[in-house]
Amino acid sequence: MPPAPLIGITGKRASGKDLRGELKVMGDVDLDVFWGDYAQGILAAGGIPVFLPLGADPIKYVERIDGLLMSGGADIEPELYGADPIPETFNPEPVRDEFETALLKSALQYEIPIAGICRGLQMINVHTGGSLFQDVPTHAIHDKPPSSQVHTVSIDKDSTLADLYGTSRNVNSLHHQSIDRLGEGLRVTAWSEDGGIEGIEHKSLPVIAVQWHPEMMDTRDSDPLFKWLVNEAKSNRN
Ligand SMILES: [Mn+2]
Repeated sequence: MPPAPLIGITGKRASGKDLRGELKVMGDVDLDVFWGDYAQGILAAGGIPVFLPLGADPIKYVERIDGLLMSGGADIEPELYGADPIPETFNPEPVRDEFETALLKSALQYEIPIAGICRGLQMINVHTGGSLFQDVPTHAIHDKPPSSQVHTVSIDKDSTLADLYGTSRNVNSLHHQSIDRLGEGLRVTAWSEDGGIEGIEHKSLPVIAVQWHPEMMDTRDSDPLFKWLVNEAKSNRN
């Protein structure tokens, strides 16, 4: 049997002072942060999660991984979609933006399967020429456990997303930005009750992204998006 597929997962750059209990002298040393739930979701789906530290040429990762999971995180620099930041936009992380832009470019070029979650969905949209609403406070539910199902999404019945989840699903919501103008080559396949975009797919490539966080829901270990990514990665590997 061939080995399980390798799924690359993106993370963020922080520093030693962000880690409680770390030696003070390490305060300015780089610290790479990867939320563990993404890896748990990939493991449960039968894949091997590998974290992708910043700094390498992203194409070298893309040549080795079988699938890519673009994870959640900070807001994207608005300049990347031609906008000025509004006060509500968090401080950007330019090093991560730059790395993920190059990573996505290579991954799309190599046509490896890609799943995007939250910021990951937004990166895919911005990378393909789309733009974002910079503050959608009604979707930033930060006063409940992150697994809380706080709104419903309707899913286009003629979509891969509907094959995975059906045409309706209750989801969590931790994002404060969302898609405004849609990127090229993408289609919207899920919406919240207020019409906000909650899911997208690429029209011709194996790319699916959602605005909610399946990795933080109680259904994580049976979540269809992680299964989709691992299965696509299996069938698309070299
Ligand atoms: Mn939402």
